[in-house]
Amino acid sequence: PFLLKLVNHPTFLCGEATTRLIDTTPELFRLPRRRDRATKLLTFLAETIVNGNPLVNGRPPATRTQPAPLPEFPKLTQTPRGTADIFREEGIDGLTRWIGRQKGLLITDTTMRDAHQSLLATRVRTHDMLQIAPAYANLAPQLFSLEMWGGATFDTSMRFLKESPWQRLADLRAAVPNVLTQMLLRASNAVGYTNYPDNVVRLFVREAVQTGMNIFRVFDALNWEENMRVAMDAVLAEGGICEASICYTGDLQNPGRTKYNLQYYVDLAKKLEAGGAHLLAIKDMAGLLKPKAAVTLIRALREEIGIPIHLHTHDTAGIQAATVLAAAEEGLQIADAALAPLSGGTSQVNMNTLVEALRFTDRESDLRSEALTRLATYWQAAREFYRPFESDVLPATGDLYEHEMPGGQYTNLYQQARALGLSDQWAGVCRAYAEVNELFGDIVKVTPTSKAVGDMALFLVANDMSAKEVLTSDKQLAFPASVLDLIGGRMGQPPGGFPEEVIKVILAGEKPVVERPGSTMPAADIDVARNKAAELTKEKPNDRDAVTYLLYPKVFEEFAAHRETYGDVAPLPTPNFFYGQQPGDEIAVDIEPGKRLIVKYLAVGQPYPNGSRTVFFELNGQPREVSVIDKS
Ligand code: 3PY
Ligand code: ZN
Repeated sequence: PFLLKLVNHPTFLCGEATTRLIDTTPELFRLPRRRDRATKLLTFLAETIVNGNPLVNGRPPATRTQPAPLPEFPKLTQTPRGTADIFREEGIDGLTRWIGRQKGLLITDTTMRDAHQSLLATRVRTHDMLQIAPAYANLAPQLFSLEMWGGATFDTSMRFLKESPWQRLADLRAAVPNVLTQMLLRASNAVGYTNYPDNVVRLFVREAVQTGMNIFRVFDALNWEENMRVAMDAVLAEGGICEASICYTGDLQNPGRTKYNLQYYVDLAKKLEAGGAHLLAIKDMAGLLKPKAAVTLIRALREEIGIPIHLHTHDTAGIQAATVLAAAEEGLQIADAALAPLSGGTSQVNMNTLVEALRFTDRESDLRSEALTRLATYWQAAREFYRPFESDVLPATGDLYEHEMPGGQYTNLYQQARALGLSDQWAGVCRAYAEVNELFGDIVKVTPTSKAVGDMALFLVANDMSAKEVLTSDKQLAFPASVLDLIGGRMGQPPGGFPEEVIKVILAGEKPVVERPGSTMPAADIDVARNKAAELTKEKPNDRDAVTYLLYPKVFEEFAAHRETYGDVAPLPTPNFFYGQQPGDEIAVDIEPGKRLIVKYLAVGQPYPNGSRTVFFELNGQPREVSVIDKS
């Protein structure tokens, strides 16, 4: 109460605590900052109560306001030993030997990354991951790894959720110390949509390792091994686990699709192994790998390479569990899956039932079904927070194998088409997507090349053109920027290059880049970025902020400004982050370990002539008011 009185003392409220006061009472030193943080958080809540959160405004409401119930688990003095302990103690060689000794199929949980990226527009907040994280450590230490970072999560967490991706990694690392962390790294595109200078990629990897990342799944969106080198070398140099990917496209079962044949994949896998990869990922981002093709592929790869294989697929077709099981029969070591409530559709296959499908076979997993059910029960409830981001269910038809759209893009492109008034022409958009792929020479489609193909498909449908007409039309066409980047070589080179006539028409005479884009890009000035980022955050200059700024200058700037106004909003429970509070609601917000704010929302006053309204709270039992502008 004494401290609270001081917090509410007018001197502090005005932020005018004198140096002398701080000098004479050092225990007060932290107070202005703490009060400051509380005020900022109240301001965010008040804003959200009065004006709503733009993220959810106009979207279907969430169906849950109460916390998602957490499973009970025995309080152990030590977290059970897991893969992270093996890696920490025995290094990569020990880990690889351990993988070799496992009889059962090892499983990576993608719930905290690809699953919500695919199903919930990547909107799941750190808060909801941290709630369940200790249960993972205790109930599912048999998991091979926890994919919880990378892909779109880096951008989305800052851009939309206004929370630090780095803090997410650090906090999850601490909460699940025993299981390997895993991320998706888009090689030279890092966690962005464009090629970055080599020194940015290197700095990013270094910071990620230092913050707690273990496994880097590195892929290139055109399977261009040369473009993966910088990222792979950085992972190796920094002591991370390098999981190099072959992106699967085409159809090994279809004798008519010869560009991406078995030899192509085996050659690529061998190159990646020779390049130092510790693990090989088969990245089937569109869920195209049919069960029989998986047998062919895994059998060949198991014969031709020595490193463990990790299969990633999306269940868009609804039959990918069969693929995982078929691959397991062939000796696949590791598979990706998601907990039941965030599985299926464009996400990964259902981990809970996969584990049971393996039961009483020689590939039986060590994961306990009863424990997985308890984790799933949590996610079932937590998903209800995110109803605003649910997309229409869009089951795949047989034309999935024609258009080959990645899981993450499928629903997204549908939304884009709908926004353009083209939802009734969805089948046409899918067909155009397939035609564009043909036009571009049959390429791997995954972020960011998939975006270019999708943009071009929408462009064609909107202009009522066929892909062939692009080559014959005498109209001056304004192609989407992503298409100019792709065909201009700025995303790299596909096997065999892009067709000459396509380059000629789309680039209209401009010369494409044919060498590795990073080889000619000037190095980023890290010192300048460090200072610029520090100017924005008002924190000490540091490499983490510098690299974040270099990857996403505008997003970082907006994120820093949000921080400045509202403080760190990540500790807010999700219903309150999206919807504020109802009068009389009391919530506990842990702004740091051991520092809990109890916030009770009382009422909001009528608007003043200047448009502002006063929002009345109790903060830790003391009355507090915040004034915000009513924008309605
Ligand atoms: C990403 O790059 O985010 C992906 O998930 C690609 O499949
Ligand atoms: Zn994926």
